[in-house]
Amino acid sequence: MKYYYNPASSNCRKVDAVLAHTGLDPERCLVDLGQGEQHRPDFLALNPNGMVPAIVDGAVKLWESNAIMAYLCSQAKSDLWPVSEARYDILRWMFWELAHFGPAANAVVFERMIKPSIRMGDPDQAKIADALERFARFGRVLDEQLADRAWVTGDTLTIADYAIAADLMYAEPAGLDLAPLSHVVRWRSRLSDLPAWKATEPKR
Ligand SMILES: N[C@@H](CCC(=O)N[C@@H](CS)C(=O)NCC(=O)O)C(=O)O
Repeated sequence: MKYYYNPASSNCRKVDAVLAHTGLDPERCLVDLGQGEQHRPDFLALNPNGMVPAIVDGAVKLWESNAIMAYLCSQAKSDLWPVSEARYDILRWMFWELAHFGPAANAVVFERMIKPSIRMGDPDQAKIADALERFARFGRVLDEQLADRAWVTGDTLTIADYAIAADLMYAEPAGLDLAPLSHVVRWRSRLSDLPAWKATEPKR
């Protein structure tokens, strides 16, 4: 199996966590986003969106981080993606993550961290304000869900936890205020105790 990744990508961190958790060890192919390698024809043939992560496993070509997480767990027969009705609740939170929570967090990271780092101009304060409002709104939903559960869908860690937590990879440097989300803060600290999550911390 080949895994196309970039270490700074929060979506790749989801995949990295599943790899660390399951012990799967694909061949890693770095895609240098700064050099625009995601737009090269050979990579676009793999993922026409020009984005990481992506994997190739024999005849299987897959992009979209959350789909890749599920595929890897199926290959490894991991309980992170149980073969039971629990899957639908896990899927619900993973769709929610890609539709709502992730875009809000990522928009702030993009404006405050990525734009300045690639000289794309000043952060757009209106976009930041809008994203922070959405982050607060959806953050409250997550916080309520975690009020009486150890993990997002119940007593067991699943790929939904890794998927959602990856959106907070740059929470501190991007100035996302987690203080009002006390259950999220506790859940995040529970995650930091997991070897697979620790092993995929960004190297600063
Ligand atoms: N929905 C996609 C998003 C992937 C994505 O946004 N990847 C970013 C890195 S985190 C990327 O490759 N960006 C390069 C670009 O947009 O040129 C997923 O979950 O895999």
